[in-house]
Amino acid sequence: MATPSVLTQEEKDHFLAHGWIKISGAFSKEQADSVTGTVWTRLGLSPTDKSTWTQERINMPSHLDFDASTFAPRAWAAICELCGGEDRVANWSKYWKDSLIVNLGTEKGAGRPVPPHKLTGWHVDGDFFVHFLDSPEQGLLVIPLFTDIVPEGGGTVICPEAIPKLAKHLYDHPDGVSPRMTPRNGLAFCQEKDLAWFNGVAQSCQGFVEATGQVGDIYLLHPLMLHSAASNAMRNVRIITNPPVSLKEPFCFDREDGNYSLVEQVTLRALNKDRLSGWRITTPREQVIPERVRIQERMKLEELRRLEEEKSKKMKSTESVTT
Ligand SMILES: O=C(O)CCC(=O)C(=O)O
Ligand SMILES: [Fe+2]
Repeated sequence: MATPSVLTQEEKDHFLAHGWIKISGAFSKEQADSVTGTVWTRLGLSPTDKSTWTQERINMPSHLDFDASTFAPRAWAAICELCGGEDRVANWSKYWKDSLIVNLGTEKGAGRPVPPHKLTGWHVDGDFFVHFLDSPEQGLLVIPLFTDIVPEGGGTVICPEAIPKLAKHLYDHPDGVSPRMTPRNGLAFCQEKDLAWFNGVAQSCQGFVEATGQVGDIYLLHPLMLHSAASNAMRNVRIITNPPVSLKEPFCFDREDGNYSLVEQVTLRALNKDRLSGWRITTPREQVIPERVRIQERMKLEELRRLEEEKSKKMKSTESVTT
């Protein structure tokens, strides 16, 4: 028996037309607090003294994971439905982590939002593998909001209009491209220093959407959704995560039974095709170890040290109260 649909027709139509939907109220503020409760200790910063906010954005390492299917059941069901059913989703994708992505803004940028064309952080997720049109590693991009995010408050900016451009680039490169979209046959493969290719695509686009909302909302985005961290002109702390959803098998754009997932349908539409008969990757899939991993290992040691310090401070103060 087919699993009943959790998405409304309106949500499905929106995803097909724009490549994203927002699930409102997918988890509570208390649940969010249970994940972000130690964030200031981990960062070694003060929540109230903005002079300590010296780093604009921080991609934190993780310490724990939790089951998305119980943390945010409707969102998890929606994720599975977009991917064509839970049996197509890799089991480990169910476990989300507390690898918080914090946007604090800067003193200079306060009150001065940077327009999308001037942002320089455009990319698609998946810094850990060679990209193909059908790559299973990043089947969907998920952005749960762990704080309220008001307009110009540091919400991720997305560019739905770029999906066809990304899809065409990948369609034209069945031999794979680097996480920053450099074709595999080029000398610079995997050695690019910046996001120039993506930033150029964003500059050629007109339509942008800011991922704003309330704590507990979750954005579900097509894996080829170009997006960038934004400035945080409001300087309210902004916290999200970006758990990847991996598939058990690569996307299939050549299904005998026509049972394409909604994500696959968006890709096919972006290419203006009903089916990709005979399109195949021409070189093996490959993992890439991103620089991020080493940086986050170092950060994690620092965070653990601060958490330990905080714990022993608390223990000492309890001892002095009880003695
Ligand atoms: O901080 C943001 O708004 C976006 C972060 C992001 O896209 C990433 O870390 O991959
Ligand atoms: Fe991203």
